[in-house]
Amino acid sequence: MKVTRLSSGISIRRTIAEGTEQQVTAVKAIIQEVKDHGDRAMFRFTEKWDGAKLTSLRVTEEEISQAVDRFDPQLLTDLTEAAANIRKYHESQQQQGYRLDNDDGSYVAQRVTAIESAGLYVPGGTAAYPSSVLMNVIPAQVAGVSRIVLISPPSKDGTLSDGVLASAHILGITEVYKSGGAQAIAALAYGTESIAPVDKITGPGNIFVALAKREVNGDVAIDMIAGPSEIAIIADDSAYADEVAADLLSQAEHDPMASAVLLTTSEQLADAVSKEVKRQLANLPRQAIASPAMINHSMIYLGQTVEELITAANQLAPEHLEIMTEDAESVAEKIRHAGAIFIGRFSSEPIGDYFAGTNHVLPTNSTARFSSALSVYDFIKRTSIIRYSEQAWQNNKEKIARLARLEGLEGHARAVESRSWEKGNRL
Ligand code: HSO
Ligand code: ZN
Repeated sequence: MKVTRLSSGISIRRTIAEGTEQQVTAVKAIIQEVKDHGDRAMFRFTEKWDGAKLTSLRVTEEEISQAVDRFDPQLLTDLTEAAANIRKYHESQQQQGYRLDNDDGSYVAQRVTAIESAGLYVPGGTAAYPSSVLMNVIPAQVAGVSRIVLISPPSKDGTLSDGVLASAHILGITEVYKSGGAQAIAALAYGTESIAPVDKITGPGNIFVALAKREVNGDVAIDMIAGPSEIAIIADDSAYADEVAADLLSQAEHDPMASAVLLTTSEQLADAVSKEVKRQLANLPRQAIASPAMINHSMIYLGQTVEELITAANQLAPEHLEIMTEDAESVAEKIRHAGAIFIGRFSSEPIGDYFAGTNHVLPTNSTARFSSALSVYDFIKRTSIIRYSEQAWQNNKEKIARLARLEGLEGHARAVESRSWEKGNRL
């Protein structure tokens, strides 16, 4: 790994992929085709892009139960336990409305309701993560979303991964479709004969999925557009190089563009981690993915003090931040910008990816400066409620009319004043 002094600044800056002009044009055309031709376009694109000839987009209940039967029972138990942890964590995010009553009989209130329907996009192939099904579906369920659907590209034989279907089964999700790419996003946004549209689309995907989500945003809601995984680790002399290296590689293996950063006060650790990364990479099955990530998007920064490392971590605002220092707890308290913070050497990042209960859909590309993990809050909305009594209206109508006339809005003023008119001859 490259080593550099923090005093010369952070050189790794990341931005969201924009896609080429060609890709943007292709995505727009696909969306239009789906709008115009519905299922017919879906079948055509699925054959063209996924090589699967389908007669129905919907996964049958039988296909789901067959997948569950084939699935390793131990893994089913593990996923179920993970799901329970995730549900418990997210249940604390449930929100209540509130109501403020005034002495004059008026009140204002806020009502919290769930969005009605949500669609989760699950990538295909080796990126079809059963854990991501849990992370996207559970917050929606806890929020009270009534209709939750999954959509995922089929393999050539027209099937979805057993792991994804097993996760769906654990969560009680039965509406599952086979389709991928921009066409899947278009179908979720605008509907086809066999897929009713949803109000919000979540889930990761390739560049075509990301561009399509951007395109439909506004007509429906979308979650964040996530970039490649990131990890930063703050470590001092007390950390173990092999553990630090292993955790850096855990995120590097996601994507050749993933980023793994070590921030340390210890030259000795920097040196040892560098060697460890090389050693561990040599027999990592996904070496071909992790290696370019470590070479092109990763760095070891050396700082004079832990304070300096904290400032750098806040600047970086990484998706995941691990802290392996003496008194890790007090270092963690000073972190303001990070998607998730892992404190101490026993809190290796994959614990958050799979099991602790926190959400693994997290802000990347420094967007942790202003955004948060996927949560129940992403699936609820708030409605304002106003009730004025006659007394409250009497007390305030003149002020309101004056404010309306200040803005030249005579109609507003008259609407409020209209309640004073003689109601003797009601129309
Ligand atoms: N670490 C990924 C999520 C994930 N990891 C899924 C394993 N499976 C998010 O950056
Ligand atoms: Zn991961």
